[in-house]
Amino acid sequence: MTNVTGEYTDCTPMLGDRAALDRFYEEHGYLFLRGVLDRGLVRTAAEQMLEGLVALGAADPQATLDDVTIDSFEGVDEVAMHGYVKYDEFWDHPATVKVFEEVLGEPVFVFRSTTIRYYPSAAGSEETPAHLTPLHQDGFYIGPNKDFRTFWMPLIATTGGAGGVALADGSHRRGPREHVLNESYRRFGHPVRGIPPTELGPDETLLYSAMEPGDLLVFHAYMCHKSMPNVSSPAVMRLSMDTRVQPAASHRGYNALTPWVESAKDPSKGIMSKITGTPTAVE
Ligand SMILES: O=C(O)CCC(=O)C(=O)O
Repeated sequence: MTNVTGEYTDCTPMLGDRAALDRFYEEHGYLFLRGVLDRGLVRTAAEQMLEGLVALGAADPQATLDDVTIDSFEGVDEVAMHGYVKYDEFWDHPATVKVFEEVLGEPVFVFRSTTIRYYPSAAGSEETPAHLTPLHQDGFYIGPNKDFRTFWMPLIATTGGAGGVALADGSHRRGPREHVLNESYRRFGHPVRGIPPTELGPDETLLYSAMEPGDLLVFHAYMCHKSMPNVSSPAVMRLSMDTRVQPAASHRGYNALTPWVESAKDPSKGIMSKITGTPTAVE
């Protein structure tokens, strides 16, 4: 059950209108921008992800971005995959930074930590794949400052049921919420914390839209959101990546400064401390 009842509003026409962008973001907690990222750069990142999946033996060497598939997300060495996808080159490209600066309206700092996602179709399966994320706020996992925004983008189209992210419209306005352990979702072998779906108010409707390469979804640190499963049939992969971007002048926390591969090894700091339940003084 996804409980999605609507689609994201297309905010692309608001680009260039600072007041309109800020007003929409403040009210809804997100911006959905179509076709704003350089498609050639997105394609390069997609091809790098495919190259990694093939090199690590997960995908057929003849596979293309149109027909690639893998047996399971867990069966692929995630640390090794980070060596293939040159996402910093994508994020730090002047064409990308220009979009980030237009969204925030000021100079930005792009987090050194990126999550890459290569999720095969689970069509026909009774269970939700454990690698997906339950309803949560990134601000629960990432700090100490909460003025970052999450930037989420597909590397190939998520049409055809390939999933993505569902957002609870306007849910950022109630601030931080309690996250409780959820045994159905696991990361690094640990059950992760999420917000019980019953905690969403009736006006916080879940929104989802299929996206194309070049599209960008931006959302608030307190936006309640969750994975939408890949239920495509015929099966296509969900290939996407997400990072966080904050004002350049703001404090830079542990996850802002630490590449994913490094932070994934350290259960005592940042996101990993929240996942493993290890007490920490390092956010
Ligand atoms: O891509 C997904 O499935 C979940 C994304 C997410 O939770 C995030 O970007 O914080």
